[in-house]
Amino acid sequence: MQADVALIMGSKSDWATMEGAAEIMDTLGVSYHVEVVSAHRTPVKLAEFAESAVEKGFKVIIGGAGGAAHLPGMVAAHTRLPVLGVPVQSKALNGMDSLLSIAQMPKGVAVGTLAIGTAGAFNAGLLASQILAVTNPELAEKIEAFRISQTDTVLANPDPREA
Ligand code: RP5
Repeated sequence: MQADVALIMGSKSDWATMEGAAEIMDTLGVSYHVEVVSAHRTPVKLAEFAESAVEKGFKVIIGGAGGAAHLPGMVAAHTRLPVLGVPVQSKALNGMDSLLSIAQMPKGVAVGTLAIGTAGAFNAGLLASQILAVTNPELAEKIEAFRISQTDTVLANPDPREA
């Protein structure tokens, strides 16, 4: 079956972060394809992947990368599909390098930048699902239910000293 979301990342080492995106898409029943595609180590593969993404039927692309994180921007340069960028937390600079590399796109080529690290990865999966839900009422209902459940859990546990 053709997946709706391409979940790509610069290295296998990014998976520990990026699996958060897969987790929420599993919860919501969103189909995705996972693959390592590196802007620097496999630049030709990146261009081919992004250029064929529409034809392959993807609707949203999530790209995670750390350090000199050019992956989401270069993917966005090669496709009109919405690209969500996740700055992976780097060892040297704690992900500030990744964040700035992804966020500071030039006018005319858009990347939606999420937070650094695991929260950003989870939210990328959630945001990709929300984009798909615009034209998918069944998915929209699942997202509403997820949000209500999250709110109910917080309201039912107001004491910060309790687990
Ligand atoms: C980036 O360099 C990757 O996205 C990764 O976050 C970082 C380090 O990659 P490895 O050296 O762990 O393969 O391209």
